[in-house]
Amino acid sequence: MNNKRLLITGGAGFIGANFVHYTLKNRPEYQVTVVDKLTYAGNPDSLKNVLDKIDFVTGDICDPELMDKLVSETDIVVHFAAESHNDNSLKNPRPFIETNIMGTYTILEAVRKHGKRLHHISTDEVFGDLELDDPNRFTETTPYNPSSPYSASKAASDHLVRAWARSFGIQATISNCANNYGPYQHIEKFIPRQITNILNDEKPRLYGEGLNVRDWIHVDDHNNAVHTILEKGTIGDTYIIGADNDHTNNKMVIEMILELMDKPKNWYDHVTDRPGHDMRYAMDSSKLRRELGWMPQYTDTNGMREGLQQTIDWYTANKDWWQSQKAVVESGYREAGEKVVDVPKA
Ligand code: NAD
Ligand code: TDX
Repeated sequence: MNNKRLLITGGAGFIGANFVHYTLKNRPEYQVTVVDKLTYAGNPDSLKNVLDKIDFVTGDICDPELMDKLVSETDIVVHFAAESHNDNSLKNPRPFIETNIMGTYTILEAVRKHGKRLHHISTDEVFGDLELDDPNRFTETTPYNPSSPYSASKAASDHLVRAWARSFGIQATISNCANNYGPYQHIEKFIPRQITNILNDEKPRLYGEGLNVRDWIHVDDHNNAVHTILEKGTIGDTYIIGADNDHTNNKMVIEMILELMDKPKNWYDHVTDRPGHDMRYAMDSSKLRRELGWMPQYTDTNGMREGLQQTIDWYTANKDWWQSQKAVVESGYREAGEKVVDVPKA
């Protein structure tokens, strides 16, 4: 019996599409509607096997009339839609300001008018970065200090949600999650870019020295955490989501992918670094674990290895999903000035 209506924004994107699949499989009580603008990052093929089980609306979260109607017809909104790639935000920030800030504002006004429950999806990047030797991890009370146009726009959207909760009493929660990996991720992003390079017999491309640290979480662990917050979270609260998998880009991530794909461990190129490149992210998700009893499945190095193997298998088996985008993505990086640079391998 589908008795709760769930509106998922950005459901044709990476995490949103996985959330739709996860919800249909594990939470059959929900009746799902997706709204997605189908930008370059949205791929309707990610939902093609479930289109008969959901309502799919092609539309822009910045459209007040559309969002007013869709929000009026749902019980809960889970808000994933965003411009999500840091490198793109350095080339052209405008869509980030429009979608991430104005789009969130538009949703907030509809949620306020119709008195609906909102869960807002955010990121670790709002906190800025940590030094490599800093033993601390980000918590729910770490001050905001974003570095890129992308992370600044996400920080702005979090502030809007908190302001609407405090001033207008909307029923909202926020989660800030670590770097996700898994199936259906756009191949502009680090892990799928390297996997698809290797599948095309091209070397992985590492920004700068590759010493940057990211805290990785399998997308199913993220989505399980979102459902846990929907079910048990305290209205008005923020929850950090992370699986304690902070690893350097070069040693752990590239070398683990190369090993799993039977390539020599130094078979990669160093390329031009990202301007303003955040050094290290690390998340402390103890509040979510302690208060709501959530636990990730893909933890520690073995969990990461298992999750990466599953992701490699997915990109290997689903070349039709990504192959037509590969040349476009790679020429975009070259046009932005990415070049192979000479950095001694650590
Ligand atoms: P994505 O770029 O893969 O997908 C974004 C989706 O939003 C696409 O389907 C796109 O078409 C849609 N969209 C963009 N602008 C829209 C608009 N104006 N109206 C309607 N739809 C629009 O992004 P993702 O990696 O799946 O990220 C989803 C959310 O999770 C984002 O809010 C992001 O900030 C957050 N997040 C991502 C990560 C990560 O590692 N990918 C980590 C933490 C948080
Ligand atoms: O080709 C590459 N080579 C490389 O070394 C690419 C694309 C990236 N990198 C590095 C940059 C980062 O240190 O890998 C790391 C991860 O890069 P991205 O996949 O671009 O992710 P990041 O910038 O860390 O942001 C991601 O996590 C937080 C998501 O894209 C955001 O949407 C999310 O908020």
